[in-house]
Amino acid sequence: MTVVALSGGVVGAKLALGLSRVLPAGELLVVCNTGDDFEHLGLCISPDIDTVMYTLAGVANPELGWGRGDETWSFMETLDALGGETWFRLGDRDLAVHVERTRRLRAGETLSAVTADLCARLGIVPRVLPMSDDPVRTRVRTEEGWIEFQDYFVRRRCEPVVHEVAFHGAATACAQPDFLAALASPRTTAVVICPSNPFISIEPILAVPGVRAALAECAAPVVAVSPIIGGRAVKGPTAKMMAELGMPPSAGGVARRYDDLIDGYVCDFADMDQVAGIDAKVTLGQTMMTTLADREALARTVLGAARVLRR
Ligand code: FO1
Repeated sequence: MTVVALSGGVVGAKLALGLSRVLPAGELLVVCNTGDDFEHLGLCISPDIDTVMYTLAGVANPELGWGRGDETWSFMETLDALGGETWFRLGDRDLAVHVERTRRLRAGETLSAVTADLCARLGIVPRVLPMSDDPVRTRVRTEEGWIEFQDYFVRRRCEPVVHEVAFHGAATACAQPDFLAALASPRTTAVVICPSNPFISIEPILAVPGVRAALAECAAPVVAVSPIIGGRAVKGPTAKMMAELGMPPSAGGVARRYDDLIDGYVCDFADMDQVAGIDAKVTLGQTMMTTLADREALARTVLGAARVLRR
């Protein structure tokens, strides 16, 4: 059996970890957003793939969720002394991944192949796939014009007001073939949309041609987890961005954004008042994941919701 999880950002990776711990080995396929990817300091950087990889390998920075724990910063300190760009923090161990990934991509390997090998070397059992091996780049339109995602999210700390989000390259990108195959496979028993920011972490995946159709035709139930708890984004700019894009920053707002794509929706007990406005079958649970047990419990809640929908 296979469970397919769509993930982006730090919180999405937490649920991916919970799923990896409650599912039998080899039953989880994590599809990562690559809209956050960018070239920086001459390096090909794939933040959402690395966040999932490090989280599943148990080496992620526990406070930040991105980058590695046990990190040193000699490269950043030296680069700073040289007047280089240090707004995007790259630890020494994290840097090795970017250097090696860049070398192999430049040598002609696909992002999928490089990711599979890095995961094997980190001892990760679940398969981790990029949504596509072709470049897709999230951009946000602000009063200053279009800004690349990491410029907006990190360098500008999400201050500019967002009027529009676009995924440059999505229209001509090919969906990762094993991703589409998993959605078409009778062995797939659930598709989980992790509690990631719908705009910047999930919709880039949905924007890749064929993905929405494959999800609509998928025999397995699609269950999304709300990234909003009690009207506040669990992490990052989700609530601010939703308000700027004219969407109520609410659990119900996200469910309505996913519309008929989802069969089930898991939101927090704090958002019980939202249930009436949601068409999908709602399951209430604790969606704030502070401990490892929380991650596993939410994974069980999501898989339970999918099992009920499958009957
Ligand atoms: N996020 C930040 O807010 N500041 C950073 O300096 C930063 C560095 C960074 C390095 C590697 C990496 O994989 C992720 C990093 N992130 C950083 C997170 C990144 O911006 C992601 O795109 C977000 O997690 C949203 O998905």
